[in-house]
Amino acid sequence: MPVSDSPHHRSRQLQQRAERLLPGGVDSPVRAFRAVGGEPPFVERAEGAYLFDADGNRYLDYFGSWGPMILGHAFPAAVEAIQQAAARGASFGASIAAEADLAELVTKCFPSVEKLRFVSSGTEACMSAIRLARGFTGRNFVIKFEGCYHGHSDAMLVKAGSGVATLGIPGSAGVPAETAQHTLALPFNDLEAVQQAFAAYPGAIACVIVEPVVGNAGTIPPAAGYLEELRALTTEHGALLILDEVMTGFRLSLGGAQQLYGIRPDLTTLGKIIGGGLPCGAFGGRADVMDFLAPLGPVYQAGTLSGNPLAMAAGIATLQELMAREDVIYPALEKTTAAIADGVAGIAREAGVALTINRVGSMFTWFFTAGAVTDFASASASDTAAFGQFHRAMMEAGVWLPPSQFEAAFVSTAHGAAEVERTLAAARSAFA
Ligand code: HOZ
Repeated sequence: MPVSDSPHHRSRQLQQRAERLLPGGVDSPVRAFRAVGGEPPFVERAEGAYLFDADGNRYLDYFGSWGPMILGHAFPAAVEAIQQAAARGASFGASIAAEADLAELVTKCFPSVEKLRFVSSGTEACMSAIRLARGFTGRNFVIKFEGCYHGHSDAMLVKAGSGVATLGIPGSAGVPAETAQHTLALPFNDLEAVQQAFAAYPGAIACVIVEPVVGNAGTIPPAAGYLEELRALTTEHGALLILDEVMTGFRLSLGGAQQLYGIRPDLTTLGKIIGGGLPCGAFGGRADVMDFLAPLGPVYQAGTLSGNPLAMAAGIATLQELMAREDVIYPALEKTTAAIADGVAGIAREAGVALTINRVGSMFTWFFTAGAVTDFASASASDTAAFGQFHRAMMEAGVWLPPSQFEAAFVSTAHGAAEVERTLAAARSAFA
């Protein structure tokens, strides 16, 4: 086929141009498809459950902008709210009423969040929450878990998931050893490791930060009692418990994983859905801890675009919809996601392909391994070459999965019976 007749001709042209100007042609590494092979389409627009590329191809979307698009793309109420806000001015760098409007909605959904601060990304939310925990406790050490990703701040890139795991790199160049010397990276779902760390560093651990359901090593649920015990251990040792709900917040339930598992953390970090697709994050929790932030307290944190009017408008429209239709939305997401995840697993089984599905609500991962996946070590036992082959075949069939074995797939309210059928048909041809 002549190159110009290729169904991806325009995307290739755009990629070549981007590569001359942006490292790898991307602004975030996982977008480059390096772990799965194939070439990333350039997106022109999106609607509901579908992405449309620059060549006019349509893809059923299973990464949903990496999580935010729980209501599907271009959700009308969010689009209208953004348009109206934009017409009033894009950014003021001064307080607006909408910040407290969105904060009120968040505190209704997350009772553990008594006060919060908006930032522009999940990275900022986690980085700031950790600084606050250190400032509040006067301690330096932080426990994180292997395969969990809390954004790309220096101290959190130790044994991180997401793109770091995808590219198989141990951390990142440019992070001085001194910067990461207070980060203790322990295996997820291993309580003994946490007990030993508290014993080894008495009175020195500021906080434990954890993705309550790991999404950044692929989906990995907590073992029964694990989160409860993290809560008990942090309380016993005077450390703060930070639940990183950037992915799980408003997704696993309106109140995130903490509602699902009945855990009350000291601090919570949020991102993705909270901004309805616009750059927005937040961290919040106990009022006595949050009041340690400047201007009330000694912990400094700031941001020109924090509480941005467009992000607040999109977040409010999104949360209002989730809150108004909670009873319908979450059971529907559960049902649709189960049909997709289990349906494809059944097709894989018939084809003799070993697959382990991990799913919690509307986030899931098909791990190409026969063994249970309970931590980053067991996730890493997956056959990533087979995943890459599957990914390319699904792309060919018009289904766009997250381009890494170590990322979660997400389902939106715009995915319905037709999308389930389309996915199963694509999987049949992929496994054939
Ligand atoms: N880290 C985010 C979720 N795994 C995706 C953002 C990105 O790496 O591009």
